[in-house]
Amino acid sequence: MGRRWVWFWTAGAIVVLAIAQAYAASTITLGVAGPLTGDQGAIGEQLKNGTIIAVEEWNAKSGVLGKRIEIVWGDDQHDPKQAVSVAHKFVNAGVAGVIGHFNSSCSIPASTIYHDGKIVQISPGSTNPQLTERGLWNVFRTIGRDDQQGTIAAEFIVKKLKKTRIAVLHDKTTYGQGLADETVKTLEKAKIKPVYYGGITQGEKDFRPVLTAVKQKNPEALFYGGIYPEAILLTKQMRELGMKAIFVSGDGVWQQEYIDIAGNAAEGSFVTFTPDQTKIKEAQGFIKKHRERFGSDVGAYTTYSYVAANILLEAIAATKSEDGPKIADHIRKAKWNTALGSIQFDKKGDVLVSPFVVWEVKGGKFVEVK
Ligand code: ABU
Repeated sequence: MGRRWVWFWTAGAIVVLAIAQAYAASTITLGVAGPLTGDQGAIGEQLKNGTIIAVEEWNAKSGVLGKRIEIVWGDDQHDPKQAVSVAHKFVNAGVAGVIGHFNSSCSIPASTIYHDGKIVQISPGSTNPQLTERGLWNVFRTIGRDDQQGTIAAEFIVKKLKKTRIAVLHDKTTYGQGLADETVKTLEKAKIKPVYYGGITQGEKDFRPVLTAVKQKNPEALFYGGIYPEAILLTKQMRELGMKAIFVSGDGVWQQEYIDIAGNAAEGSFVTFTPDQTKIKEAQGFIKKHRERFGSDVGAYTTYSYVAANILLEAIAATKSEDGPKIADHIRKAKWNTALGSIQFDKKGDVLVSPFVVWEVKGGKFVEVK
């Protein structure tokens, strides 16, 4: 290769590098992580849609700090190992903050990596108390916690349903077992010991052996700590086995897919989740925009993701900084007017107010129990 060609290629490389640097300087990236594909993909879609709308709105008013906002996606497929690898990818990409993860078993190990990388993380769906109980300055969530949720579930079973023979199953995950244990704690305060307590394995398809063992204990209600794909199979197989026990579960099951796929088997089951978002005055604009943009109604965690992304971007704008500790400090101190209403965070990163209520599956949809 002649000298002229060496100069040509060197100059070309310098121009490409300069363009890449200028582009990087004119953009700011947010990491969005969760089960974007796989059996919990419906929830991933909710995280995606909420953050896409938030980012599009900000970009329409010239981005943040004069930079265009871009999203880097991280599909953890609800696997803690993949979540850790997504977290490293985000740190290396220099994201200004993370919306995610969804599963507590992913959010918790990832949070340590974001902490070391000085990156703020706001989860729209992780409810296990341990996410915010480890004293990490960088961690927040826009949803409540399972110590609240488990109490509500147990009190509902005992006081409203008036059941005392209660079986408890969980999916052995941080969320599922954690929620089951919080529920058991409240049952025990009412002097009720579960007639059966045990775990199933996520991803398995045949729960008849464990359900047969549960059936022998003749429970009146079965509380399940876990996510909707397994809840669908559990309720269907319970009814196939002739079990009449009332199925009760937590927010991980508050998905239309649960009802659509489990069909009649889901009717009459109860699920704890937050109060009806469609009745929140501040949420109306977002709900309408979601329908226009995606042709569907918001799901369980869409608004929680939209709110998380807006809080992060507003904190970046207010502090005029991409510095994690400064952003976190501002998030903790400010009062946030959001699509979920007014939100404030405590020192740990939990929302000050986040009630859980009980929903019943009635006529093929979730109906809030009054
Ligand atoms: N809160 C529903 C399931 C997500 C999690 O906390 O693992």
